[in-house]
Amino acid sequence: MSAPRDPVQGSYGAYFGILRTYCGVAPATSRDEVAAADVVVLGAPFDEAVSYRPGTRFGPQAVREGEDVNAMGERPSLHAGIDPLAELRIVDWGDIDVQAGNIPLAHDLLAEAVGFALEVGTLPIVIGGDHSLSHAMLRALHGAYGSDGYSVIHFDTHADTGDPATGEPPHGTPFRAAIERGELDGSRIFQIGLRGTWPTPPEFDWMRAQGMRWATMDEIEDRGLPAVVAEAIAFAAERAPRTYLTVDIDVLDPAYAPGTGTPEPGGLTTRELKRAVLAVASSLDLCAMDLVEVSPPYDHAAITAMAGHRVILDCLNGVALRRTGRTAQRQMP
Ligand SMILES: [Mn+2]
Repeated sequence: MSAPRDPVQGSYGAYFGILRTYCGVAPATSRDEVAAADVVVLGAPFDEAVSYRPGTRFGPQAVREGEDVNAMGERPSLHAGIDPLAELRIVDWGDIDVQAGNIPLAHDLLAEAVGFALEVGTLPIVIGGDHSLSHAMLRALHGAYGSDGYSVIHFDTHADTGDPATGEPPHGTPFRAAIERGELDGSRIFQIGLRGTWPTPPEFDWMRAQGMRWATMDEIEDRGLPAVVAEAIAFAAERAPRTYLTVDIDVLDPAYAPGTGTPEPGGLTTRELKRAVLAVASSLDLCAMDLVEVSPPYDHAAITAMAGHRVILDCLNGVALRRTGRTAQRQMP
């Protein structure tokens, strides 16, 4: 006869455990624990930098909770053929200790935490939060590698190249502001999924002058997403030894991601995005990844939070494949 089940201990692994880390991985409570890990998950719960609907401060916890069962210790993927929790030491560092209404402080804290992860060689995966967090990510990446030391693959409806001088809110400016600060080389960023009404033609002219490359949804429909992603991977690999992957959940069609601040009809499906992220993460050496703009107050049935959860999981699947030298092995009958 087995020992009687402890009535309380089990709550950590149950559906409604009191501590919900990403995929139930161990929490990191010190910098030493972050340094000892391969991957650190970090929440950035701020949304004061948005142009329209706020709410992404609730994103990190919603994404952590965005799966069915808080099964402890394993996530074998039947389309990647790998369990990233078995292959990688992953810890969850909790959330940046933000102060409401203070975006500069939030960015400073995030840049410090991500900078530490880069310094000790632990891959940071940040859950936003609004896309202004890329200001902090790019600052930290520039600090670690210089502007010629990393490339960027950016999934988004919007280019986020608004001019800060015009009063554009910070979640719409990171990729312009970082280029202007000299932290990002414009010829090393590839954007995927642009559509809708913004950027404007003058902003596209500015982007062209920086050497930026982008694929609109029209191009994706014409050529197919796999061809565009393959080009982005080759582009990133040619330009730097490591890549920052940033995924704005609004690259998905609002049918798949209603819970976001600036939705735009006509986007990717969740299935397409998951495969694209798996391809990127298994083909390139990622130095940082983030998943931004999940806004739970506008979500329905956690559709968007689940999509965010699985996009991160496919990033981890890709990282695990690459670091173990394996290729995806789909389960077949
Ligand atoms: Mn964005």
